[in-house]
Amino acid sequence: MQITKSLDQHIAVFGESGSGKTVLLSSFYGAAQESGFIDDSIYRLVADDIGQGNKLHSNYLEMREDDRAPMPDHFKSITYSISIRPKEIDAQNGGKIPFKALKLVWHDYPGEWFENGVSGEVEEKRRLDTFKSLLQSDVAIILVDAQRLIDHEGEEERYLKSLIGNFKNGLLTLQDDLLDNNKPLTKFPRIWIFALSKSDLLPNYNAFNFRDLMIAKVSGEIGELRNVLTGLLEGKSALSVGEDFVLLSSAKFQAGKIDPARRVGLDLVLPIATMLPFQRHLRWATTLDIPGKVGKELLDGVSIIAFFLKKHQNRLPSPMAAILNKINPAAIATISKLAGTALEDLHRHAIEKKNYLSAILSGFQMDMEKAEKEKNLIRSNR
Ligand SMILES: Nc1nc2c(ncn2[C@@H]2O[C@H](COP(=O)(O)OP(=O)(O)OP(=O)(O)O)[C@@H](O)[C@H]2O)c(=O)[nH]1
Ligand SMILES: [Mg+2]
Repeated sequence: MQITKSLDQHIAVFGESGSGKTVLLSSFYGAAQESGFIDDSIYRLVADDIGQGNKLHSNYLEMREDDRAPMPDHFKSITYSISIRPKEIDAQNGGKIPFKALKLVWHDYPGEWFENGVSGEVEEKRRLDTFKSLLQSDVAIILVDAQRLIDHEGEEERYLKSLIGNFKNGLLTLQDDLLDNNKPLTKFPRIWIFALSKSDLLPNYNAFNFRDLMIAKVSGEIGELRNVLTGLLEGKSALSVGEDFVLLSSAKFQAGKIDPARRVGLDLVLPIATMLPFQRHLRWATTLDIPGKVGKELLDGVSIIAFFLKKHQNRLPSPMAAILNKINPAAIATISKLAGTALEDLHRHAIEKKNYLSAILSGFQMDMEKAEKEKNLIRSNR
C-alpha cells in the first residue's frame, strides 16, 4: 500500500473555563522541547506554524521559570497543527521523511463558549465552526476539574451533574446545525473519555477511584449523554462513552510554585489520539454489525497504521499479520497480543530497521500499557 495521505489525528479536549485546556496543550508541547526529551525520544514535536509553536513554548517556560500560568484568553479559538517527526530519517519512503505521515491537530478554545453561550452572530459562527472541527476527532476527552471536585467535597455530584448536563445541553442546542438535513454523522468521535484534570491536587486518586466516583455519582447523566451522542450518529453501536478514564496533570501546582517536570498522563495524549482508536475501531469494524459506510470510515485510519506495523510482520503473531493484510474477523482476538514482550520486540525491531514511524506507534502502545499498570489509565475492553 502506498501512503497517499497523512494520518491527521484531531484531538477534542472539552472542558469548562479554567479546567486546564490551555495549560495542558502548553505543557504537552513545551515539555517536548526540553533537551532531555529531544535526547531520549525517537520523535520530535514541531508546530507547523512557528509563531504558534513559540507561543506554546513560551507559555511553558513562563510556568517553569516564573511560576506563571498562561493568561486566559476568553475570545480566541486557535487550531494548532503539530507534526510528530521521527528524529532521524525514516527508512520508509526511500529515505524521505514522511512529514505528513503523522500529525496532531489540537483545537484550543474558550470553555465559556459552551457554558454561557456567546455574544453575537460572529462569535456564534466561530463557536459552531470550532465545534465542527472538534468533531473531526476520533477521540474526545471531557475534562473533570479536580479543583472543582475539591470545592464540592462531599457533594461532588452537584459539580459533576452540572458539568455533564451543560455539555449535553450544549450538544442539543447545536444538534440542528451539526446535522445536515437531520442526516446522522458517520465521522464523529466515537470514544469519549473522562479525564481527571489537575490530578496533582488529588494525589490519592488513581484511575479506578476516579472511575468509581463518576459511576457512583453520575452514571445516569453519563447515560443521558450517551443517548444524545447516539442520536447524532450513524452506526450507533460503535460508540463508547465513559468507559475509558485517564488522570492528567500538566504540572505540579503548589503554593505559588509550578513544576512542569512533574506531569501525569501527558505522554498519553498521542497514544490516545492514535493507537487507542486504531485498536478500538479495528475491533468494532470486525465484531459489530454496522453499516458498510461506517465500517469503511472506522478502517480508514486503521489501514494507515497497519501499513507501518506490517513492516514488521515477522515480529507479529501470525494471525495479526493476517489481520493487517486483510481485515480478518476470526483473528481479531489476537490484536490484543500486540502487548507485553511481543510489543517490545516489535518496537526494538522497528528502531533497528530505522522504521521510526512503526517504532513511534508501537512505543505509543507501550506507553498505554505502562499507564494501565500504574493505574493512570483504564481502557474499555469492549
Ligand atoms: N493544580 C493544577 N492546576 C492547574 C493545572 N492546569 C491548569 N491549572 C490551573 O488552572 C488554571 C486555568 O487553566 P487554563 O489552562 O488556562 O484553563 P482553560 O481550560 O484553558 O480555560 P479557558 O481558556 O477559560 O477555557 C491555570 O491558570 C492554573 O492555575 C494542573 O495540571 N494542575
Ligand atoms: Mg484556555
